[in-house]
Amino acid sequence: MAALRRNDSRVIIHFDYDCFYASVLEAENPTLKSLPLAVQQKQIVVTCNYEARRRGLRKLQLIKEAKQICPEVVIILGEDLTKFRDVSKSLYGFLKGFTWSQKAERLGFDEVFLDVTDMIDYNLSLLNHHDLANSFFCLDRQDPTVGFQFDATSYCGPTYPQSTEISLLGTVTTDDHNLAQRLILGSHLAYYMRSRLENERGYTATVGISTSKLLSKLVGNVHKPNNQTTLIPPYSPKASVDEISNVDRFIDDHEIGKIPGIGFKSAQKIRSYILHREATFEPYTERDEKDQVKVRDVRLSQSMGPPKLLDILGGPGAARDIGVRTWGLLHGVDNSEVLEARSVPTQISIEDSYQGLQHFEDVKKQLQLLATSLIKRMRTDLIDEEDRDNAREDDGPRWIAHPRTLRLSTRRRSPKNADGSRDYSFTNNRISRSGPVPKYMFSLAESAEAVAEKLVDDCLVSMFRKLHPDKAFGELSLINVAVTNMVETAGDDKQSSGRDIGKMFKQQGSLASAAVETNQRDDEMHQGTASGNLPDAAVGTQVEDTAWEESDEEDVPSTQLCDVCGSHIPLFAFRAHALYHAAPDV
Ligand code: TTP
Ligand code: MG
Repeated sequence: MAALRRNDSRVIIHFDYDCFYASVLEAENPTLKSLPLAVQQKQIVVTCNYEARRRGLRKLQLIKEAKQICPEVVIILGEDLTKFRDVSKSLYGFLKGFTWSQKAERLGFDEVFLDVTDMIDYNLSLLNHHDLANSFFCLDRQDPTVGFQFDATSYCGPTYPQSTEISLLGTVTTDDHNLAQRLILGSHLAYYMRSRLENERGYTATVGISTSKLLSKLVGNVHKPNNQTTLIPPYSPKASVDEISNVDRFIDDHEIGKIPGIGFKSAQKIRSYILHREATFEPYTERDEKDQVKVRDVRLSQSMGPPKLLDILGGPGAARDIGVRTWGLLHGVDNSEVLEARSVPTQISIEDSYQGLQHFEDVKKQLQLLATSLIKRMRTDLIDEEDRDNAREDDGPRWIAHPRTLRLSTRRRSPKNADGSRDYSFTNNRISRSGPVPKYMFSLAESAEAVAEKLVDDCLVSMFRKLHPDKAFGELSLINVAVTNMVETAGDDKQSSGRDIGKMFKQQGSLASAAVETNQRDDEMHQGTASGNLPDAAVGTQVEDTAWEESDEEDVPSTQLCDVCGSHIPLFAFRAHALYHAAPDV
């Protein structure tokens, strides 16, 4: 069973910045650090610093309630995401700078996976086994003096399971011995990076170290905030006294909805099967323990295995290997790669959600705003900084990539029920229309606003009319304007002679992978348009069982408007948010 064979030859480190938006605001204004700080979007606390958490505040709380619990709370509006995006990008660049492979993948704004296998392998080969306690971790293959000293006899920082005295002797098989050595090195490297991140950039993170994205992400949560956790061997059941591996022991205690890769609908179906009844709407929080189903409950349930899971989860639209894949996830198997960093995004998309736009003039106003943001983002992200600084007056535009396709997508609000309420919908019922990007979008002679105005009048209005031919187009809850189908500019202009050859090769490499991705996305796009249902890379969490495709790297996180409080909630947080409103007042 291929999906059950875990590849434990890698070392992967997962970073999750602590109270990210609050930390960005604290970095701007350090006096906030000692105060309880909450970040507001509409009427919701989207995050708060740990001083506020100590005083009883938490993420996704109503502002009103936060003020009652902690009247001295400092509240700052965090609806403009620009500064969070910029810091996210810069911290990502900082962490990626440590890697040799460039395998550095961002998930949302505040998480990064690093595959450091090559660094670990290299440093393992350098170890002096007669004096492990005085080892040196080399960070640069070209320069043996760059690195840090460490004690290779023990893990750095906390581990799962916890142990005060863990050494290589704790493991039995050769495989686990080797794995322990690699993870020991990984734990020291993670600590070193965390220290540099804090000292040089002022940000702390919660970090997990293991052999896959799934395990490193989950294990980091064991010690929060500003800490790290290594999931230690044995990873195979045979090596442990009670025949349960540390991977199973660790995964077993998780509610199945917390396992990345098991989508919301799948989790609901599994819960219903195990509980022998419909699980209630959102069994995510501690409040609803009776509806929680742990991985252990599923794994040990009678006759459970890939075929049974296929019975439970299979059906129209489900992947054929969903049984095997889910069974693998329940055993901590995730062999997905940490994606290599791309020099340019595959697409840029800007969107906003609304309480329900009904009039064309309002739509046009929004199109103008969205198009202006899009042009500004293109100018920020697709123009090479270095080239811009070095360019002579007559050099003309210096775009590093040209998107070929302009796309407009919209989504309607779900219809009202008889009692006036609306159902929360997790299905991605967007419709979209695409066309070629007009040349003037790359003109730098005019302001972004002026280019946007032309784009609205020339293209977006007619695309919108084609999407919604009726004057009464219903109530829109979302508009998204995007440029996709990115083609990188490979030094084909007069500057090419001055270009860095290494950079050109790198660009060609990433061009090849971007091309594959672009084609896939295009296929999806056409299917989506035909069926009126667009699978959008930016909203991967919405699509069942594609948790790792959460967001395109530069996209504004996709949000859904909460009908109750009017907040824009990221899709990944929407379920918890809806539950929050559903819970009775206390
Ligand atoms: P999280 O990683 O969930 O939260 P966090 O980094 O603030 O806190 P923690 O220390 O527990 O990791 O989300 C990352 C950022 O995303 C967060 O700082 C604010 C934003 N966010 C929203 O905009 N809306 C939401 O509903 C949530 C949960 C987060
Ligand atoms: Mg975080």
